[in-house]
Amino acid sequence: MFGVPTDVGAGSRGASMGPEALRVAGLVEALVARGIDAVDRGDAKGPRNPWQAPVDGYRHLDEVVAWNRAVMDMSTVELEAGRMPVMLGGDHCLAMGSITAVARHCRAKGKRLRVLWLDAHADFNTSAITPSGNVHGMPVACLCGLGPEVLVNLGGPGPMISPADVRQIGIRSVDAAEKRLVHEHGLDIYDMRYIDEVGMKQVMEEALAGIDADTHLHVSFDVDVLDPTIAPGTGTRVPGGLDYREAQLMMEMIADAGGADSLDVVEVNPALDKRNRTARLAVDLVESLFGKSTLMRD
Ligand code: NNH
Ligand code: MN
Ligand code: MN
Ligand code: MN
Repeated sequence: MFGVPTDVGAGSRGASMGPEALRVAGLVEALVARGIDAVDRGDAKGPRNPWQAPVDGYRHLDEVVAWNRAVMDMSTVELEAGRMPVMLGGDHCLAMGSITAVARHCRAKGKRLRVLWLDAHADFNTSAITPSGNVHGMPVACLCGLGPEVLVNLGGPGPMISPADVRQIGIRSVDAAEKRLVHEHGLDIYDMRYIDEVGMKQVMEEALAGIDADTHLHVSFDVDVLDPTIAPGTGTRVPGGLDYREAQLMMEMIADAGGADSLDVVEVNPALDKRNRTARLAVDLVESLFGKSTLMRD
């Protein structure tokens, strides 16, 4: 695992402190206590946040590219060593680097890829339709080929993934033009309304269907998928998110399905938090993702 201390893709400052917040909350120790050979490789390096207004629909595009190259390279080192990349973010633009590395690895190994995007947001904006210019609202679109050439082709000729590889869970804030684009590209979205109606168990059965031994499962965990009452320390809080039990069940069912093969934990912002609550909850949930069951049966 490695930290990516940056907020260049976000609209508020502070996600750059996310990696330390997760470490202080005991992420490494929690995994080691579960018998996992977790190694903290330290932080990726990249440019400082110049905190500028967007240019041509992108805020800090050069800086976003530089950070994503670093993320892609560190993820690739882990994958080639046969280790599971775990990225401690940092804002969600960094998933472009991590998923590009994973997709390239899958191509080389002839593996199928499934991406679970756990988020309040679809992150499917482009420079033409973004309401903010913040690149953390664009990574899924970029990975699917809708984005600037430097990001689409970050790891060689893109697009790196297809919308058919992606399942989004917990969505409840999609911008108007983004909504049209999502429908046009047939993204598979399990929004909060659907979770309310059918329950998390059925949602996860559907989202995990078809995953087999030849599938690489990448989990991109934006902590704003959680309800802000339990996870206040994040930059774009949206009411009506996952409650504690829904989030636990989601993680436990991923573990039961064989677990993740790579993971992003992003958008933890301790500057907006109290007593590191959000990072501590994220660690608790990541433990469940790695097989710590809350059931009394094991
Ligand atoms: N959709 C908004 C935008 O593009 C918000 C994105 N913010 C996120 N995404 N935190 O996960 O600006
Ligand atoms: Mn996100
Ligand atoms: Mn989000
Ligand atoms: Mn697997």
